[in-house]
Amino acid sequence: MKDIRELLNIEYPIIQGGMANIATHELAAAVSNAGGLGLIGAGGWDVDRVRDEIRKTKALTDKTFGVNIMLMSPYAEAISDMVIEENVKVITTGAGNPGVYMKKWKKAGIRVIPVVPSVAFAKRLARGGADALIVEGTEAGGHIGQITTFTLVPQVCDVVNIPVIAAGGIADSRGLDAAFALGAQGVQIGTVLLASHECPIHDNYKNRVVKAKDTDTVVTGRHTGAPVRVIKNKMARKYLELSKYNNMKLEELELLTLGSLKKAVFEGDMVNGSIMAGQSAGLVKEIRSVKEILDDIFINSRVYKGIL
Ligand code: TUI
Repeated sequence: MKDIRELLNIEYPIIQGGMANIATHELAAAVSNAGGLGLIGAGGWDVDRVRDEIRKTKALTDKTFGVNIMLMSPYAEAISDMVIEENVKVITTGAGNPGVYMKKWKKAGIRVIPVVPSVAFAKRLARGGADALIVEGTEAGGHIGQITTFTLVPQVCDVVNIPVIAAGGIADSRGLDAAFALGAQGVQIGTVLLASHECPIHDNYKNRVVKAKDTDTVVTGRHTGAPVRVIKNKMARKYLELSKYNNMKLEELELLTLGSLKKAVFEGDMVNGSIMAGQSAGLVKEIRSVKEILDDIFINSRVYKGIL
């Protein structure tokens, strides 16, 4: 099986989550420059904004970086063509099935790494030509599936013969070691990068992640079909109430979530904002540079030391 580091031309087997409205050129370039795979999160942006972010990232790094395409986005199709024009090397996808785009991306020589929340979906996309899979457990932040990382990763490793990258709940070297022990070749991290100097979110958001304890996240929208993990606050409670009693449409609830994500990201509104974060927030104790975070995860791992 191909090695993920060779496949992506990266030093550390660490991939950044494609966090909508958060994963800008600053964060993507910082992660790529630190030895991982930086990603621009296209969710919430139109084609021109994503193109601009790609060009700005190219100006900040000569290392490989990618674009995460959030498939529920109304701009997903237009972005799927633009990334080819812009010669993007790696695409990760989330929140849907990238099957319809696979052929043209592969023809353009792009490495395609879909995020999958289940064994069935993993099998389908492995057959459909994915180069690797990001297997994301329900511990992750934002839009999630139902299965835990600990149980899902080995089940997917058993049925595919492409590299698996574990995601959800990983914030330090122990998480990376656990992922490798389960059969993964790499990890995707998001929550721990929220608490980085280079992450372009409001300081209130970073401090809230640092302050979070193990039980501070909650999943909204489980029964609407779009479960989203956020840090508990007034907004999360309101969303839970609305989805329980009112017959609000899924689209309306999603707009509410994405709109309130912006409140948290840009205004630092920790009351009415949607503070997306994973369960690993409880492991995040300080705000560091992206380089410190990546070095800590890889250099301190037993995998790096050759023990595992
Ligand atoms: O996509 C994510 N995480 C996200 S996207 C996002 S923006 C958003 N905001 C409000 C509502 C919805 C989205 C915030 N966080 N992670 C990757 C991921 N993909 N998790 C789960 C999935 C997934 C779910 C179902 C992938 C495929 C899938 O398949 C459905 C199908 O088409 O069969």
